[in-house]
Amino acid sequence: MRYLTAGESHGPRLTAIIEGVPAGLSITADDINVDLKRRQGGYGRGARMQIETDQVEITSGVRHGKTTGGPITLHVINKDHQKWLEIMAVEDIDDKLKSKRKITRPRPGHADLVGGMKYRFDDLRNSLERSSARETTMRVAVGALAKRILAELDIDIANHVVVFGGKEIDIPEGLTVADIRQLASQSEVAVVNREREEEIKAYIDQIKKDGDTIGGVVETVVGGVPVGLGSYVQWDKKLDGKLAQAVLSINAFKGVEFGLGFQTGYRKGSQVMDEITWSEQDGYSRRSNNLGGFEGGMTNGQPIVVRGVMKPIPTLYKPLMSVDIESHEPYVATVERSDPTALPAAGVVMESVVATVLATEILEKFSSDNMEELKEAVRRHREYVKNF
Ligand code: EPS
Repeated sequence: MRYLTAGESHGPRLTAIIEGVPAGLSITADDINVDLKRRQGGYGRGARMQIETDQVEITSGVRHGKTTGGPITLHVINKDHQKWLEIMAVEDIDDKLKSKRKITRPRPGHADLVGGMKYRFDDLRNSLERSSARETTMRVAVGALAKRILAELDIDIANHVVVFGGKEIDIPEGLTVADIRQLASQSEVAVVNREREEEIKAYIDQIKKDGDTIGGVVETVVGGVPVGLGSYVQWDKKLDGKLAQAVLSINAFKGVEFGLGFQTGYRKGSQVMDEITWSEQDGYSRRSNNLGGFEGGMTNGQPIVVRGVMKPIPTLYKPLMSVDIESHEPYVATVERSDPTALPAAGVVMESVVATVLATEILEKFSSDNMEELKEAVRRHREYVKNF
């Protein structure tokens, strides 16, 4: 399975084409719209999310509610485009009009300046439009499709915020993936500990008043993962490596870790490795999950636990100093519309890209033509592993 996304933040629409989805997978636009709505939500989202009601249109690869095995095309309309018809026109427009929303004062921390240098733009809007996190809409749409594949294989996925703008969330012990999904979905700030909700919301309000932004750490957990996805035989076959790439490719993400992650650098080996157990009923298991579900770049059957850190959104209402690319004079950076935080939304994106990488890997290891064939192949593999 592979996919590409296309589209600009204020262009007419966003598009994704996904190839390699097995035939016979039940999918509706609503399955995807649920996640698009989740991505638009969360406390601290900005004005753009009030303009858009992201809804997918499926224009190929699905017939009578089931995938055909052909490439699937997904579209989401940018309602805001109606206000940007000339600025974002495909055809050339009058020079006077062009200067109307021209960006010459790059925002520190955004792709504006380097994008301009790399692609040789005199209007940094060209960098902004494609580098905007609006693109993540399509990664969530693709992820929703991937999650449908995972659900058919009884693989459960959830996401929650574990650090919000420096505030660590104390997480109750013993939560299942389903518990995490349910608790986080009831929270406007996507935390499982609801007692922290009001404090975090008040903090976001304060940050907004200050014209500032905050980021944080989000965690994706996946249960029911088959053993042996990914491989140690070659560097680019390690599945934790593939997941890390996908997570770091999310706008504003600066780091990723599995299980105890960076903490393992502070511990002895005896405090890190997960001891192996065996029982008649379940086969092999582990006493702990410090390694986050991976050994040798392969899934070991324990839940995958992956964390990503998102830096604060670089578009600030209280902008930082920058330089005008026409005059080279110091100026405050361009103020574009922004969100004080998009952390809960970023968690939805992370869950989506993790689901997409996992579904892709599963389709590589098992059959990829037909869903029933795939389900049978995974069932047989699980049986084999259980009796190993
Ligand atoms: C976003 C869309 C953007 C921003 C935000 C996230 O829309 P607009 O620029 O029209 O307000 O709200 O993106 C950024 C702040 C950014 O720097 O990319 C979205 O759909 O998530």
